[in-house]
Amino acid sequence: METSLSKPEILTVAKLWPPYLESLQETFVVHDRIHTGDAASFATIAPRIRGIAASGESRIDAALLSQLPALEVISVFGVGYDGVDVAAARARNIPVTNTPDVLTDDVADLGMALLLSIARRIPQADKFVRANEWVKGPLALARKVSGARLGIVGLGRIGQAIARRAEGFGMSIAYTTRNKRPESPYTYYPSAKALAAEVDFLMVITPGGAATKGLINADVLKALGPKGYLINVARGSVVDQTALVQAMQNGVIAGAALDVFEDEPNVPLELRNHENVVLTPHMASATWETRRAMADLALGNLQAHFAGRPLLTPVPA
Ligand code: NAP
Ligand code: 8YV
Repeated sequence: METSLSKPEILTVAKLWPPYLESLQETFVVHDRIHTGDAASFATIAPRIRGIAASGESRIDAALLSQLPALEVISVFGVGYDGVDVAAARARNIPVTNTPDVLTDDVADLGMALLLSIARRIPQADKFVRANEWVKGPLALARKVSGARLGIVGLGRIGQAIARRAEGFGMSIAYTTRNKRPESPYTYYPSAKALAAEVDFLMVITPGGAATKGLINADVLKALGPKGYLINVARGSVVDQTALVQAMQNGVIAGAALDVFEDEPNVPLELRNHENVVLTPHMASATWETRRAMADLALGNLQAHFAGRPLLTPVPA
């Protein structure tokens, strides 16, 4: 029988989904970074840490890595790994894994749900009925979705899944990426600004990190225009949130539907109080089915590493 002494010791650096944490605890000795935050207790366990279990929002920087001399692997519970200093990990031959594909459907579903919600004003309509406002007269008209023009910023796994869903709504689809996809049937634009000028709905689904920080800026929002809607299911950092608040306040765009924010879980009052926004708490992959699949994959990567088997889903080199 395996004893706790023979189990590898790993560190969690996020508040993990409890069933995932339980399965980690069955396999490893798990130290919780949040509860070993004080320097003395962390210094005691740090030399023994061989793996990190992170979430898509975790920050694993060079300073943390330098405190973990025995670290062998980093497993991210999420497809986005913009919080991990992959270059610093790679310099020490520490592989990083993530959970691609298993969450694609859910994130695409929520992207479309947000698009429909902001266009058809579903949360506002729900509030209207609950407040008994209906007895005073009808709700204001909304924006038609079927047949409208959709622009997708980032046509990867999730962007393509959103496009397939939008085809079912008869939408015309265009996209921007750094590399044009010759096999794609959709219209390519070389920049987010050029794309925004040609669409009714701009859906953002790129990775986060330095390369996309502020990609959706004041110029892009101006190009989207007073009848245009922004939907962000990528990372808060991809949209210049200050520019977005100003654009919303000045009627530069018609509305925004956002699952991600610059400083989660803090959402500026100007957005929370605005009538033409729909806000969700970074929940695009948060279904029972998908969380289970993400947990299995994130655990599977750690198990593969410690069993000396090939990793299931290492992040690309
Ligand atoms: P993916 O398959 O790697 O696709 C990323 C796409 O973004 C690619 O088409 C890439 O094309 C494009 N891209 C990268 N940098 C760009 C830039 N500077 N300008 C324009 N396009 C750029 O990733 P995925 O699986 O679709 O996931 C995408 C992201 O969704 C994740 O990284 C994560 O941040 C986010 N996400 C959010 C949630 C949530 O809960 N809200 C859940 C899951 C994922 P090029 O390389 O050609 O530019
Ligand atoms: C998760 C995500 O909510 O996959 C990602 O990149 O942002 C989401 O799926 C997150 O990783 C879990 O905390």
